[in-house]
Amino acid sequence: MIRLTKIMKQNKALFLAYDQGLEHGPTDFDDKNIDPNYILDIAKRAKFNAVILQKGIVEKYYRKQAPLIIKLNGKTSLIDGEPIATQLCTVKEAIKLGAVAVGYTIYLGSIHEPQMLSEFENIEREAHEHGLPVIAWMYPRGRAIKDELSRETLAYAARVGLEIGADIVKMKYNGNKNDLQWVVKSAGKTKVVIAGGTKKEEQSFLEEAKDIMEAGAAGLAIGRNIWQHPRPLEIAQKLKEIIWKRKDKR
Ligand code: FBP
Repeated sequence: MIRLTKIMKQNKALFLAYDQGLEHGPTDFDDKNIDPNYILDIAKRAKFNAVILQKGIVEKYYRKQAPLIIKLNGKTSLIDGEPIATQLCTVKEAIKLGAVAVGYTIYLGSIHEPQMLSEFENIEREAHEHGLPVIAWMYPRGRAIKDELSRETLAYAARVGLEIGADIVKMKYNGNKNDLQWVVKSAGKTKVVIAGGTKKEEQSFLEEAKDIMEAGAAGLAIGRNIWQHPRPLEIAQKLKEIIWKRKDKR
């Protein structure tokens, strides 16, 4: 059985993502949030459903502050060309480090797509054998993708997530509620959580979160809009109220 309840409550979730140090470099950070302890303290105090980390941060900082999702692949922003993120951590290692779910990015449409799909397939099989949910970051990207945020492209990516066995797909939101409804429908029984992106003005971010939930998403998996916020616990609480429509839910 896939143990989704370890990272979701009532089939909904608020995840704290902190893998940007690998994906973007320290450019996203300031003196406070460059310290993984600061993030893990937020994850614990705001009772996120899970925190998303790469294995190096887990090994050196993670002390069970929140349920753990380990991101198994990744890439830097330093190389040009068609995107590919290859595996950096195995399912076995992730389990040993305390992960209750694993994540993997697929750049759909990249010329390297077959390699990522094949790696994902192995990960998915092994994770499911151990009951661990698998979250696929479905990011259409590369020369062949004309518009990574179009309704068709996003819905295609969500559908692929369902076809390849992802339990949750993590997707970008294009700002159109109607499009997201179609994306969620395309994903079928695979749940859709939405990524945050660069830091936005609080009120419009909260409005967007409301639209996202109304469109049928299962929740949010966000980083910068939480840990770049001057009061992360406060914004986390507001998001929880939107996601669960009541206070104090993990
Ligand atoms: P943010 O909410 O900070 O955007 O984080 C979500 C996320 O998916 C991270 O897990 C990842 O590091 C980052 O966005 C990758 O974004 P991109 O590939 O668009 O730079």
